[in-house]
Amino acid sequence: MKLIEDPLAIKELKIARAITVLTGAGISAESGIPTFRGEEGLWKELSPEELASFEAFYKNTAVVTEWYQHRRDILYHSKPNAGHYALRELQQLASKFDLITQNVDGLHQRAGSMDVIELHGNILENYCINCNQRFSQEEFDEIYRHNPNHIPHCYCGGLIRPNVVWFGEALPEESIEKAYDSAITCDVFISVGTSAQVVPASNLPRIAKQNGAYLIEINTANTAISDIVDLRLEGPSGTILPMFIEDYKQLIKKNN
Ligand code: BV8
Ligand code: ZN
Repeated sequence: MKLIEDPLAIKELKIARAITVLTGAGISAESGIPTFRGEEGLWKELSPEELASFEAFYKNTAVVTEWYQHRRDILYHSKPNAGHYALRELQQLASKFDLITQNVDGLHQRAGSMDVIELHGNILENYCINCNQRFSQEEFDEIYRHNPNHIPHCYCGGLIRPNVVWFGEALPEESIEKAYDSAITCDVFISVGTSAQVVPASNLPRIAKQNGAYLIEINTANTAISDIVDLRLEGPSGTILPMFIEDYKQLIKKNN
């Protein structure tokens, strides 16, 4: 079954030199990782500010640390799904390709995607807020296991936090610069599995559109950018993305 039938979409994808993809929690939903704002969203009961902020961490270190350990446990039993693998394939097919993710689960890298731009960090990395000492997840787990009240301290006495961007924190300079540059220069921008509510990540599809990119959205529901996209492909990304790749292969084959 052909997914891409819109003549303009066919034309744009045929001539596209640079493709940029932005992913959100939705692409990992089919790997069993709960999204943030959906029905089963992790934050349904708890507000993001209660958990994903430095203030919350400093005030409730044990609670916030336990929440991250809980999410890591889910991640240990998860693996990339067909949507992640389809984007790894797209990276090999497109002349120029950037993959930007808001996710902190590392599933794109486990699916073989290279040079992933992680806007919000990685949940399996940790560092000391005092001396900046880095801790692998294994080292962190060792400290966490031996610390009776689950308050993980570094050797210098400082608290150890996850290497993720919390609300109110700046995104890694290099990552957001690269992401803005990619959104400005790409020919096609594909937003996958994000509600497009969190800034500055959600600025990217708008910036791409303002700079002339053809904007595609893959999602199971409407989002904050649905009204500006050129093509909406409704459905689970684990189904839509593999179909998209098959159509894209046909399109570029005709080119060559
Ligand atoms: C900053 C890491 C400045 C941590 C995360 C008031 C108005 C506007 C903005 C603000 C405001 N108050 C504060 C702000 C700024 C704030 C913000 O945007 N808040 C929002 C909530 C309004 N942003 C910040 O604080 C950022 N920093 O602005 O700093 C600054 C500058 C200089 C110096 C100092 C400070 C930092 C934002 C980063 C926060 N960290 N995560 C952690 O994970 O623990 S955000 C978190 O949300 C995740 O990263 C997640 O990826 C991200 C975005 O959510 P989505 O990925 O879109 O997930 P969501 O559940 O929302 O949606 C899932 C989608 O998937 C849905 O559309 C669903 O339909 C779809 N779906 C479901 N299943 C499928 C599917 N699609 C396809 N297939 C499926 N199977
Ligand atoms: Zn330290």
